[in-house]
Amino acid sequence: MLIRRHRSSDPRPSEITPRDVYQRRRDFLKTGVALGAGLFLPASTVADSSLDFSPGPFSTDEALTPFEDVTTYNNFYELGTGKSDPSRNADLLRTEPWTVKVDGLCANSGEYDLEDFLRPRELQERIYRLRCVEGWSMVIPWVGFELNRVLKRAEPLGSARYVAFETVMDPDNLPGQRRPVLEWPYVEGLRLDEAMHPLTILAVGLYGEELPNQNGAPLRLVVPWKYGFKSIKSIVRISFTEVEPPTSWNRSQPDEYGFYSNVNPDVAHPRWSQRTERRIGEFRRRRTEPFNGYGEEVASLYEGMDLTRHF
Ligand SMILES: Nc1nc2c(c(=O)[nH]1)N[C@H]1C(S)=C(S)[C@@H](COP(=O)(O)O)O[C@H]1N2
Ligand SMILES: [Mo]
Repeated sequence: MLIRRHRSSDPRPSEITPRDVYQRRRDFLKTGVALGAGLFLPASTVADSSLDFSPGPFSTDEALTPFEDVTTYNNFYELGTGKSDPSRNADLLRTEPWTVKVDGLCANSGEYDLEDFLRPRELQERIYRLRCVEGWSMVIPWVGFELNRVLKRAEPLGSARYVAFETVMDPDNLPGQRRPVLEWPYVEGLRLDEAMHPLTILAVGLYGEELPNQNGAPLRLVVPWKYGFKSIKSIVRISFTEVEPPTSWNRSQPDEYGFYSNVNPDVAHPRWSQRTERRIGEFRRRRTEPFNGYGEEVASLYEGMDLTRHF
């Protein structure tokens, strides 16, 4: 199996991968130079629960947000609307068995077991900033692969212009889906060129470990230049469409959340300014950068568009 599932009886990743050990493992992966076995926790522990991955491009070298914050301060309305609900209710999300359907305007549609869907994709670590529309941000070492690898395999037709995503629907187990806080299932979408961009990844892990349920196990999107809510969790379906697909937050509050949702400090949210953000773990607020600091890579995708209108 490409990735090993984390069992609740296993040591928690926070216990077996404190930040300094993680940092050394990462340095080790970067340089390929062994730093001495003594630096690592017992080999069996690490090998048992870690993903096999190599460092990928685009990573920032900013300080990482601690694992504890990344996995206990979450938005995942299926598991509750409070920030600590998702980690508290994490066990309610059933991730086995898991299938991913790829369909719509493509020549090679299919329904895959998770393992088949992931194979033979090489996992990379990408350290990306995630910026929430509510004004906080984190720096997270994701493990995943470029979404475009999945999209290319599906052979999109010339008429495909957008990609739609859908989260698992399981109201029997997911308490949030038994309440009308959002229209379920959670859905998101990207324009095809955004989806094909090499910054856009499907993540299966973070901090070198399999993705915790509260972060969207077993498979979630990460679009680092857009607000966090575009990064849909626990994906079961990816569809090619000709027209712009509906998105959960746009459906729920169209005046506040547009389809594009590019991080844009110049466009105020109706209820608050978007000029600054609080990096979790820091005291002073930072200036928010256009496209969350990824402008050099992605600004050209929006040439000629009025981004105050297409917010
Ligand atoms: N299915 C689903 N995906 C979701 C959400 C959600 O409620 N349900 N919340 C979004 C929001 S608002 C944010 S900020 C990010 C948070 O990701 P994180 O908890 O891994 O930091 O997930 C996004 N993906
Ligand atoms: Mo968010």
